[in-house]
Order: sequence, then structure tokens, then C-alpha cells
Amino acid sequence: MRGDNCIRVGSRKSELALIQTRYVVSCLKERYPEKKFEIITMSTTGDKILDKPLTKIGEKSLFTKELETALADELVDFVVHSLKDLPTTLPYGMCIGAVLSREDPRDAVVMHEKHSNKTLSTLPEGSVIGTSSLRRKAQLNRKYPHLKVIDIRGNLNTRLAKLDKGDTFDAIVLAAAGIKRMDWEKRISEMLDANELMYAVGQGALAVECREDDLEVLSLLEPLHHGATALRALSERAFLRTLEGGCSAPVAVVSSYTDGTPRATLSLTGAVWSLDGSQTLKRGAVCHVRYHEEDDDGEPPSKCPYRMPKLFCSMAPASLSYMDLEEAEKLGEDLAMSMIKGGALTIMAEAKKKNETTPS
Ligand code: DPM
Repeated sequence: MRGDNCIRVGSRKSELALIQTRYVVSCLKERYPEKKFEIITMSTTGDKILDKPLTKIGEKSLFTKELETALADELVDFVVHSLKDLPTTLPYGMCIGAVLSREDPRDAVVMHEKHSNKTLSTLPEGSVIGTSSLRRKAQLNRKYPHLKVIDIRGNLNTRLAKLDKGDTFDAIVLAAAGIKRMDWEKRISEMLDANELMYAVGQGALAVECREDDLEVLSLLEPLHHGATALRALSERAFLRTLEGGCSAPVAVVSSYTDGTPRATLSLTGAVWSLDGSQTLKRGAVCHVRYHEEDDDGEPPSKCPYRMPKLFCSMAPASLSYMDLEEAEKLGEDLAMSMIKGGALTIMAEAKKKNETTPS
């Protein structure tokens, strides 16, 4: 158990992971000046295996497993992740205690300096774009057939160094959120429209993982939970969970939360592709949230079949309305089911098979 009032925080060693962890700790320190926090760093499988594309290592939770073991063993009390790296179902006993306000979820292009005035569309025929995301590959192949997309691995620092120092890559595509957190915004030469290059489930949001039964940590985290982000993230995660996408097939989303009276609108568009981007299926749906603002105190409704806190795609409900959470979860599930009826799984199965059989 925790001694001396000190909360131990696990983090990967990469610069981005540490920036994200320190940010969450600073938000908590501001609210709880009397609490002490200690950051404990560790390397994960994803950090150690650098010679293979991520999608071929063949193990889930590449960047999270070691940290989750430390959580389960009570060596640390919470861990900060990019939400998009967290599987839609967490290991037994773990949950997401808070999803923080989402940064810009779009992808961005970082050009080699020799192409400083170019965009993806104006790059010369055969220019090489680095990414190991199947989602980015499929969409880039479809939208920019004049470009060649190849794998690049390593953390953000490594990738930028490979772009700048080598002559292999003409540009790389990265999440704008990560670039901004690293304070490299100046390197962004083009922001990609979310409808043109749809983003990954959870992209741009930070999530804090903790033990499901650690009520002290859950209550510390509760004020960091951002309602609109959490509902969008839940609909996206429910969509992915229903499709069973993981990262071995190209799946992407665009979502929005629009305030309104008396209700807010949550919208979700989802899409899947074949690896070369030639086959695709894209659909959208909306739902309304903020049903019973006056009498909803975030507790399970009295008619609810469960009176204990339920998890929503491994997210703790915190003080959010159960009705809204159920609406958001259903939005993602129903959209995925309608796409499955439309043939999504066939497109995804082919993409998975191709990815496993093509040499990297
Ligand atoms: C996941 C993917 C990638 C990361 C797959 C995807 C990108 C891998 C690559 C699930 N995790 O996006 O389709 O480009 O080769 C990752 C990044 C961030 C979190 C870096 C990035 C920072 C942004 C954020 C890696 N995980 O995507 O550029 O917090 O959302």
C-alpha cells in the first residue's frame, strides 16, 4: 500500500511520455498541493523492439504492458498514456480514471527541409512518406497515389532525426497533438483535414489508467475528467471494440460534440480501408446527450440493473451521466454494427491478412 501520502506515477521513458506524465502531475499538484507525487520510469516492449513495424510484433498493449504489471503489483498508482495507445478493453482490475481535454486530433505533415514550400499534393512523383500506421498508409495511398508510403519506427525524436539526417524520407506524418506537446509546432508544414485523413480512435487525448478499486486515486482523478472528450472517446472506443480493429487493420474516426439546448449532439463518422486504400467503407451517425441535466448527479439511475459503478470501454464513469455514457457507447456500437452489415469485416480481414504476409 501507499505509504507517506506519496502517489507513485509510472511512465515510459520517452520524452513525449514524460512530458505527458509531468503535465498530468502538474494538474494534480495544482488541485492537491498537500499531495506528493513521484514519477517512476520504465521501458516497454514497444520501446525495446525497434527493428520491426509495430503491427508485426504480434502483441497487443505494446506500450502499456510493463506499466500495467507495475500497476497490478502496486508498484505504481497510476500511469499516463496517449488514449489512442490504450486497448479498448484493459486488463482485469484496471480502468481509465480520467480522460483529459482533447488536443487537436488531426494528423500533420513534417517535411524534409528541401521541400519546405511543398504540400503532400505538390510533392514530386515517387516522394517517400514515413509512417508505420496502417490507417495513415491506407488513406495516403488512396488520396495521394503519386507518393510512396514506407515504414518508419522509433519515438518522435528518432523519427524526426531519421527525416532530417537521412535521405530516405521526404516527409513524415504524425499526430499534431504529439508534435505540439514536444514543442515542435514550427515543424508542422501542413495540417491534414480530419475528413481527408481521418484520425485514430482516441487520438489527441491523454488518459490516466489506475486500479479499478483504488478509490483514493479515482477521486483524485475525477476533476481532470473532461466530459465532452470522454463522451467522444467512448463512442470512438465502442466503435473500435465492436469492429475488433486493434491496430492490425486500417480504422479511423472523426467525432464531434456540439453544445445545444436542451441537448448536446454527439456525432461519429467511422471508416475502414483495405491496405492499399482501394476498398473503403465510411458511415456516420449522431445521438443526443445531456438528457436529464437537473436530476442526473452522475450516479447509476435507480432503475439501472447495476448499482455499482460500471466501466464504459474500461472508462470509469466519474461524475458523468450514466444515460449520456450509455448513449455514447451505443452510438459507436450501432455504427460499427451497421458497417459490419455493409461488409466492413471483409475489408478488414483482407487488410490484416495482407499486412501479415507482405514483407516489411
Ligand atoms: C497508435 C498509432 C500510432 C501510435 C496508430 C495510428 C502511430 C504509429 C505511426 C495506436 N499509436 O495512429 O494509426 O505513425 O507509425 C502514438 C503517437 C501519439 C500517441 C504518435 C503519432 C501522440 C499523439 C496522441 C503512436 N501514440 O501518432 O504521431 O497523443 O494522440
